[in-house]
Amino acid sequence: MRSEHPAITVARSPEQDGTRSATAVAHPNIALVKYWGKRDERLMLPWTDSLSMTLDVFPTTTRVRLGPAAGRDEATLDGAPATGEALRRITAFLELVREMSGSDRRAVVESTNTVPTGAGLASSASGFAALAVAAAAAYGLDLDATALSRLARRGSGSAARSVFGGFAVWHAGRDAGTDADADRCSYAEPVPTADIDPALVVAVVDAGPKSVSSREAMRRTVGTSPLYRPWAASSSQDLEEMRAALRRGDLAAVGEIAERNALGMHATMLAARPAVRYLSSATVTVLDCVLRLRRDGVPAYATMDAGPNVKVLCHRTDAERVAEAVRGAAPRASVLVAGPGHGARLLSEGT
Ligand code: 2P0
Repeated sequence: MRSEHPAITVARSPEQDGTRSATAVAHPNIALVKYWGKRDERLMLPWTDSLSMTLDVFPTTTRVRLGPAAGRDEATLDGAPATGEALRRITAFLELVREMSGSDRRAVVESTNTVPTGAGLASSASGFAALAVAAAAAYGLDLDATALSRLARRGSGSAARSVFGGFAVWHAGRDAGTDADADRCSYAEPVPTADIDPALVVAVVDAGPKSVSSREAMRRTVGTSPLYRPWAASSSQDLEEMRAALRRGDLAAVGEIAERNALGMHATMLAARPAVRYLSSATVTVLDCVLRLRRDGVPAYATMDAGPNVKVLCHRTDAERVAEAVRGAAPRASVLVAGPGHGARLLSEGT
């Protein structure tokens, strides 16, 4: 609760003359060519490049306030104190920011999400992108968007992409030699795109938290799935084709590539030992509906992340028709239409 985190009074010193609090907002992104699997867990380096669209719904707003050097970092997520793994990840991230800034001050983080956390709706992407922007400002770091993307990556891989609006590609940085080179080479950047007037119809068939964290599921998939390497190889081909499809504004090709890439990713998980299965019967119901829409001549393509929820890519002009069809097929799902959103940005700074 906020009331359990009273304002901290800080004796001023030269180090503390700069900004001491900052608030930032970021949106989730949905990958059309997926990130699934890390080659370095400490540096959060992926095996493959990925490409996403940042949404204009479900923002996360995060405030970082600096306190004294003594004590611990504190965080609230939607008003409830963060504990366990969530707090550990935030603290590890703040340690990194402290290392970069030379400060040893602890922080109080207040984050509010408008999306169910841990339900495969990319709350960690918007969460760590907002935290990266707010923490960098509060600790007085002057980082450009590329550096913010690298920093956000260290909190959650997909957060590297939410630093940017619209379509973004996250480079795996696999050609780099040393750890430092790889860290420098792995960041997201905007992708040149013709106007395809895209929408993503988000069908939340289950808002509950996932049974296996994506981090653990990735680890298991990379470690045990015989399908992982073939998918990773085909994914780099998908990325090249996706870039070309976006450049020429070919929504049908973008959708086909996105759908096959997502189904392939889920196939790698199903072949893991033991299997990771995020897709549910409600997912398959929505997939059938998407197939019917295509048969009826509506370009609509599905993608799923680490959860049963389905995002359907279509033209914005078709979005209401697609949403209605999905509502009809899955009446218990909550369905909304998203468009391309902005990148992470600072809302305010203060003392
Ligand atoms: C993606 N997902 O590209 C993929 C597709 C889910 C499926 O990135 O361990 O929360 O923090 O780097 O970014 C979800 O994983 O995992 C994810 P970490 P993250 O969007």
